[in-house]
Amino acid sequence: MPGKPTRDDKFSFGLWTVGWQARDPFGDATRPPLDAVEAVHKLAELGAYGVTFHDDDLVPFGSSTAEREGRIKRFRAALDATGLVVPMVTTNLFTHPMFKEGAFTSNDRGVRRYALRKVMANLDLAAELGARTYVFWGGREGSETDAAKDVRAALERYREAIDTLAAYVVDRGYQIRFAIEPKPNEPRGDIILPTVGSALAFISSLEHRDMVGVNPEVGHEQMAGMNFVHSISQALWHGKLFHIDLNGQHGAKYDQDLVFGHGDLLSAFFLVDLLENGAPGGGPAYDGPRHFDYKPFRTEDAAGVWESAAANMRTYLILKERAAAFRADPEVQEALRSSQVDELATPTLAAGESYRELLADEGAYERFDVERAATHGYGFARLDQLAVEHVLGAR
Ligand code: GLT
Ligand code: MN
Ligand code: MN
Repeated sequence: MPGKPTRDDKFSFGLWTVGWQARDPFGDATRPPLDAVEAVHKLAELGAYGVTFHDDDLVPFGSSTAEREGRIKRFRAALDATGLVVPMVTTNLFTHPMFKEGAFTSNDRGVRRYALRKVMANLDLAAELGARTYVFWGGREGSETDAAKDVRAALERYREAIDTLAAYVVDRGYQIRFAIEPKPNEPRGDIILPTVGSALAFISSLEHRDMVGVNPEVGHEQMAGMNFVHSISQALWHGKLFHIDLNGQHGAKYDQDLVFGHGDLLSAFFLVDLLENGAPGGGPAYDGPRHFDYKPFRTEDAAGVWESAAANMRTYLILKERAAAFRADPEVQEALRSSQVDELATPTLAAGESYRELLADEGAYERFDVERAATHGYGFARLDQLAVEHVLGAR
């Protein structure tokens, strides 16, 4: 069983996660506000290395300049005292009623211009605090009725916004990259850039595409019925996994933001295996923050909040141990070989071969043993059970 998390594990949490007061569409808050300074101290004690926030998490919307400075000063002092870092910062472009019709893609041009200014103000703070990633979750960028939104124009405005902000970052010399976080719906009926795939396609259209990647969230992708491991694999393949939001979700329903692994546990296992062991030849395929974007149950008091925060990290570390044991098991290695899993890494054409040599190769077609290919089993059932037994600690 794993020990306490260390800074090297790179676990981070949003202030809005442990600080969630559990207000939902049907009920009032069940917990008092959590002071950002207390959150920093508590997260550091539990073994996290980083804390993230929206502008409004740290400085309430509409605060005076003096109040803003005071809050930032206290927060900085807490970071200095604990050694916690701020790997990522983001903007709240969804809570204030002005954003009810979107921010970068609001039909109201004045709101779009305000949104850009709000992000620029917070980018300055992000850079000051040393953040390397800036997340864009466009929760309000969408619609409830197709009558009300010209989606192509919205995509054009989204592109304009991201490219304008990227130009700002480049001109200021900030060492910041952008990460777009997809979500299919909630709070809008339909959100623009609903999945990792759509975000990747959008990014390829940007002028500043090199500095923009994705911040996929487990639950968001699963709400859309997608396989999170596949989505992350594709983001990695494109070199675009800039950040990740880990949590748990039970299929296609409202955004649950459960503790990591407390949903589709097998998917969480294969995800950790991919992140930790998925580089070609082994080793971590991703070296950024392991960021938890979860919500403590509404039923919990402060003790339950910290219990669940620790549970995210512990579950991740247990799955990391389980994945290492899976990889090291000789029976698994043999099963992987007989399932031809490694063989997929071999190019289909030989070195120097083109379609001409392939056409001339009778063994590839005219004399290919079609019957054998059609009838041999792949042994995936055994492999799958071996994985389940490792997850269960039965091996
Ligand atoms: C909001 C959302 C999260 C995003 C946050 C970043 S805000 O809580 O549900 O998934 O990651 O804006
Ligand atoms: Mn998220
Ligand atoms: Mn979520």
